[in-house]
Amino acid sequence: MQISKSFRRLIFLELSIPLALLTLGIYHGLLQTIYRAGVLQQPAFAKLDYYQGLTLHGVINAIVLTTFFAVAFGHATMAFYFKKEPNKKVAWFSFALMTIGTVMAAWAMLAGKASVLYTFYPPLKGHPLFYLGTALLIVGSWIPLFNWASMYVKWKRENKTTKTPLAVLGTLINFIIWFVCTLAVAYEVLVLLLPWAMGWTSTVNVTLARTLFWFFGHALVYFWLLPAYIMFYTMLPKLAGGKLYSDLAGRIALFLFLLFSIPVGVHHQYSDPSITQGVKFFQGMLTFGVAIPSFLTAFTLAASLEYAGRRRGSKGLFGWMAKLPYFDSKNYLFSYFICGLILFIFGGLTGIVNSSYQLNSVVHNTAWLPGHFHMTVAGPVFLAIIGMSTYLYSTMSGKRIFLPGINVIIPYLWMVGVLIFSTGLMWGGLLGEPRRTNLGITYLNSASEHFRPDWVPTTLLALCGGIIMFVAGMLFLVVFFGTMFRKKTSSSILELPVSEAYHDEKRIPLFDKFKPWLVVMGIVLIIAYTPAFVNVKKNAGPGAPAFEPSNPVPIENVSRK
Ligand code: HAS
Repeated sequence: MQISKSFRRLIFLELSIPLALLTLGIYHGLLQTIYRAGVLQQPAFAKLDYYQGLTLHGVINAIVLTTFFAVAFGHATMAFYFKKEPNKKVAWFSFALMTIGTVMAAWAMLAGKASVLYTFYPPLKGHPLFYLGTALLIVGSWIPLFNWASMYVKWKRENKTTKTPLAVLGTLINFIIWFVCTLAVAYEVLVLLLPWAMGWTSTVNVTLARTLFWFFGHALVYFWLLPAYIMFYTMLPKLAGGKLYSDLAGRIALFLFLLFSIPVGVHHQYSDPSITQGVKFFQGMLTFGVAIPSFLTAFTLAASLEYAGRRRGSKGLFGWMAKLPYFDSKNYLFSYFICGLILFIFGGLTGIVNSSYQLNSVVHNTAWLPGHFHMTVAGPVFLAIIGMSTYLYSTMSGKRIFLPGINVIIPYLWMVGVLIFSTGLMWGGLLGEPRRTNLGITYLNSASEHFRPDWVPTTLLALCGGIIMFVAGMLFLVVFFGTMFRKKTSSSILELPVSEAYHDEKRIPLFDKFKPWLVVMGIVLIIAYTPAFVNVKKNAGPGAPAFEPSNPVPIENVSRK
């Protein structure tokens, strides 16, 4: 499909701005592993301190990159399936808000005035511009939902009995989840954190802030995941040379995410004393519910890949695995997707460990956790984002990929790096190694009385994995920005791979309508979260003064001394 220059430019900017920032994000990822392995035994390096780097790493990689990409990919999906571009004035306005917000937050982080990590973590206190910036980024990313919803309503009016394309359904579901969950974090920022950061209130209600954050925080991970799932369902079977095993399975999985993505946030608060066991148990059960659409996805995708392998002439029970196009540089998206899926098998399994109430007390706040989430967000999510960014840029600019042979091995290098890195972290986590800690100053410093020799192999393993990931990340940036500097050789088009369905089930109205699912979503949310907020109101305790990450004494007491 041909697209306008303005739309093309918008998508290129939405892809390339966060990818340029990724250089900082990846650099601080590597530094984390260096500090933690005790190679650096100091609180700061190159004038940026440990927590400042950790904040930059989390905010750039997990919030800025993912949000910009979801919007860009959503625009491309809607335009491709509806054969019509979204309203461009509205789209540019949303981009402007997101960019201004990102610049504000980036300034606060780089100036060292907002080392509060991507989870905000009050009573750590950041500069007001950090909170305002992240709020603007979020509000800017709400706008496309309304832009796309009006396209969808118009299309549906003209195509009442046609099934909504799976990719469109997924994009709308994802942004509905995003809109609902971010209402809580918007409240946290605007009502609790911003007035506190401006000095209008002297303390902050930490329990309420955390509960509002996690109302948003777990749905956030599915907001990251769903663009990847859309690619896996609608593109991967075709790239593998087969068909999607069942279209209906994809629809069911997507609608289940609408029900279960949000009412599970308390599983991040199993250790919070203000929330009662009943609420934790109930949300723990719902967390097992949110794993169901992923199990459904695993079986559907495995069946689709098996079909592709058999079409390519495989024999035996598992022969199909050997027949897939792993190293085809012209079909490089396949390698990005398959590596993401392999990582997600382990990311998913460790997630189930986390969600099990009792097991969580073993792993909570240990290095196990970053082990888990690097096999999810830095697994299928990151690989789908970078693979699709290269694909969209190259097809929409009409430029050939720079270093295609390297491009196809990047995901394998990344996968090996993440597997080694996460093994080191999870092994360390089981030995009690804490997360979010500059281990080089104490536990990994042999001169310290706190030295832990049993954490030397675990942190070294994580360091090795981190170096491999860093190399893969840098190679990706070379390929992506190298492609930008190439000459245009073909016409610029918007073209997405589209898989046919093996079982293309008849349209079932329930799986083609939002209303009934939105009603059930509201009911589940009320049942899961009313008791949680009642708990918080009753048991919140006194407001907390501000702290800095490196000091257990409140800031005001430190400055009084
Ligand atoms: Fe999680 C903490 C539970 C999924 C990200 N998670 C985190 C944090 C992050 C994160 C960032 O219950 C840390 C937040 C912080 O800073 O504190 N998580 C789960 C569960 C799932 C899960 C039950 N997480 C994700 C995804 C993420 C993500 C997805 C990012 C995108 N997580 C938790 C819990 C905590 C937590 C607790 C808090 C712990 C604590 O104490 O703080 C489930 O959704 C997972 C379901 C997934 C599966 C896997 C399906 C496998 C597939 C691949 C199939 C492969 C094929 C290929 C077909 C069941 C689909 C085959 C072909 C071949 C050739 C082999």
